[in-house]
Amino acid sequence: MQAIATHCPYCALQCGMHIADSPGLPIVSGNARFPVNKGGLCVKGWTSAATLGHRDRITTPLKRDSAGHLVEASWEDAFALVAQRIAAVQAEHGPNAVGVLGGGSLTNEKAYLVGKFARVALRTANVDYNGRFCMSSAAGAMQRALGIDRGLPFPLEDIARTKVLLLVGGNPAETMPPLMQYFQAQQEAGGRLVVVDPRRTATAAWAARHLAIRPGSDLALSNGLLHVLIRDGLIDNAFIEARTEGFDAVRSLAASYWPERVEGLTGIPQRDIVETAHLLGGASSAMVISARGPEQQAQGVNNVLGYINVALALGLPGREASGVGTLTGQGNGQGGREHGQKSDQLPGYRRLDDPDARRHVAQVWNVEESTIPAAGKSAFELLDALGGEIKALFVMGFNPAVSAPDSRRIAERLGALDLLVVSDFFLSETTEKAHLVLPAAQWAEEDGTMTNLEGRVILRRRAVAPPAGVRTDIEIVCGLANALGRGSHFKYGGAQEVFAELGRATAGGVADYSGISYERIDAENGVFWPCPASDHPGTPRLFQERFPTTNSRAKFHPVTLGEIADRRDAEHPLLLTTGRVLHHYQSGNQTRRIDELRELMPHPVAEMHPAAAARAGVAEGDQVTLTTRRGQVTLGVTVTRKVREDTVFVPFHWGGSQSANTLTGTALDPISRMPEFKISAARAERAPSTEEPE
Ligand SMILES: Nc1nc2c(c(=O)[nH]1)N[C@H]1C(S)=C(S)[C@@H](COP(=O)(O)OP(=O)(O)OC[C@H]3O[C@@H](n4cnc5c(=O)[nH]c(N)nc54)[C@H](O)[C@@H]3O)O[C@H]1N2
Ligand SMILES: Nc1nc2c(c(=O)[nH]1)N[C@H]1C(S)=C(S)[C@@H](COP(=O)(O)OP(=O)(O)OC[C@H]3O[C@@H](n4cnc5c(=O)[nH]c(N)nc54)[C@H](O)[C@@H]3O)O[C@H]1N2
Ligand code: SF4
Ligand SMILES: [Mo]
Repeated sequence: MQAIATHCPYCALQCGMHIADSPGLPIVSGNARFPVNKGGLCVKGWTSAATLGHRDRITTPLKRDSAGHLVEASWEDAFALVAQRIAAVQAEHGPNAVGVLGGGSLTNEKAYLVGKFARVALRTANVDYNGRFCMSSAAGAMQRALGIDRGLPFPLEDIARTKVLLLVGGNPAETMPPLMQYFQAQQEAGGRLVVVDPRRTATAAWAARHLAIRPGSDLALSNGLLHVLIRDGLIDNAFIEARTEGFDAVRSLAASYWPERVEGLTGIPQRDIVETAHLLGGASSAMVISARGPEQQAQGVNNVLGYINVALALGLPGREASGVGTLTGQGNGQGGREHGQKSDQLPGYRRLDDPDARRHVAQVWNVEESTIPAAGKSAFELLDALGGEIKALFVMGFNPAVSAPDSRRIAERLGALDLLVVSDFFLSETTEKAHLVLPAAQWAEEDGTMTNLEGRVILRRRAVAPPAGVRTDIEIVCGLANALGRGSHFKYGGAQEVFAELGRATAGGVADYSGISYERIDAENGVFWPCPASDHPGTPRLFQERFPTTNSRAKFHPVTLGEIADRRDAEHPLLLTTGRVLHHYQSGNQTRRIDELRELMPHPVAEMHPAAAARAGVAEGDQVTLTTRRGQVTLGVTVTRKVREDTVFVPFHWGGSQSANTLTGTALDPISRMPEFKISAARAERAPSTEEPE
């Protein structure tokens, strides 16, 4: 059996794998020649083929009948129904009454088409994607400070060579296990990893140093590190002078974050703060990398800006084996935020309000520039308007009934729509409210490009045939556009033709893909954007000479610690934080169906410190009820000193009565509109069901 080289369906590491079709399940093996994972895969990658021939696959369109059941329909009927209902909604409420939600798991080609479909076929302003819940705070901060949003401005191989790495609120030992080989190589070369996390995660336990920060206090830590760096003469004055602006304001601000005060704010011992600053300031190379911990907060943009300040003061960007960045999360979390499925964006990371960008893209799309709508609502606001301003919604690659904050309310809003159309390969908590479900082909059944966490554009190859009856998302979008009478703008002979048009649309933009082709990706193990010409080598490392800002300088931002939106009080004394565990992915709609993974972790388990557990009267193995101002969840508990006494951790990969997002709040970052997934005020009590009988 011939094995095809392709990539994992899940996270942004996009590990290279081989898939060989076989009479049973296709066989997965790691691709040792792909330079990112070098053959390594995590348990989700190893078991990923189980999604392909899965018994739960939907293979015909499903339409909701008058009794409320989903029943089989033909593709023709499905497309006709969408066209007719959308025409009715738009005739009554205007074009913007139709919303579109895409996702960071979609290939670049699909993400590009989702944006084009919204603007050209539906003519709605209201298109956005699930990356608002993921990368938007890091993106907002990097654009403001560095002029560009590419998660890592350097390849992973640089990690192995850096002397000190400050990893803030990321747990790659569970979220990207094959990445650990770079930390291992770094350690073997004498480097040090410092992890900032309220939990002693598998990553923190492995690191040279763990700073157990109080959730919501990252700005005190970053300003505290700056304070010590300035006080002890460890900043790079030449770099600050030559390549940045705005340092003075940050210097005065940092003066008020002396170590003793920062210890009080963060719970991190003063000595650790000073020693970490000295480690960073004394190293010949260093990196500062954040992940969702500090980013998924209502002050997420400022949190990232605070750490960028530290990196700029140390002169890290552009230095050998050094820099500042973020670990992008979803499979195509990077490319998914570049090609126009964001409400304010056109392909190539162009701004929708930039007249030149509009003209350029209008010409590629062959439409009048004036017909391209202005910016619309961001994901949470769009979800919040369902049943109000938004009457019809098309969803591709997003399961907001599980992944959105205050999810019970979002599920209600989904139920208030005149029309909900979802493209997915499985039913989900979101399709429970759908009027129409369209069965899509998945990862290894179709071609397409993804852009990994390094900015490397890679090719996911079709390795097996999709089940009879399903269509690719590209065929679905083009079919819908055709039914809406806009088919002439959506004629493609396959993914490669979409990619060629995407290349033209991005030409001259920030994320310029115009020099990238499927052939080059194959030959070069991926190509780093920007790559503006077919003879351009691509750009593994950014900021070598300049920053892509108006004056070529990076910008410091004076950012101060704000209050947590969901204040603790006597009734809600704990800080609830949410995130991931190794065995499940996101809303769990893929991994909860895989027997091995479900057996390894069938239910969510809350992590509580022994002292907090004692106060709540719960013991290992009990059920605990967590209550926030939004709702209540009862789940298993593990009592462990790995988590701070004031913090409870719950994974968010389950829906229904076990959904962590029943508990989370809807405070949003003012710039990125990121919800505060990482902090809710909560109360813990022993669940009555576990009480002994009298
Ligand atoms: N197994 C698995 N892997 C995945 C995914 C998955 O669902 N499952 N999803 C992928 C995606 S889309 C993403 S975005 C990435 C996310 O990858 P990570 O960012 O590594 O994962 P999280 O668990 O969301 O959060 C990381 C850590 O932030 C810490 N944290 C919480 N509050 C704070 C705080 O206030 N400050 C600091 N400094 N830290 C805090 C948490 O304790 C947690 O350990 O993972 C990707 N990989
Ligand atoms: N409490 C809490 N909530 C969170 C987070 C957190 O840390 N805590 N993290 C947030 C983050 S970082 C993220 S990225 C989001 C993720 O949230 P979601 O995007 O809602 O999670 P997924 O499970 O990836 O949902 C994707 C859906 O699309 C389907 N799908 C996958 N690929 C494709 C495709 O190519 N085509 C089609 N048509 N369908 C596809 C899957 O089967 C699944 O049903 O959750 C956010 N929510
Ligand atoms: S680390 Fe990410 S890309 Fe690699 S095998 Fe695991 S889920 Fe897949
Ligand atoms: Mo994410």
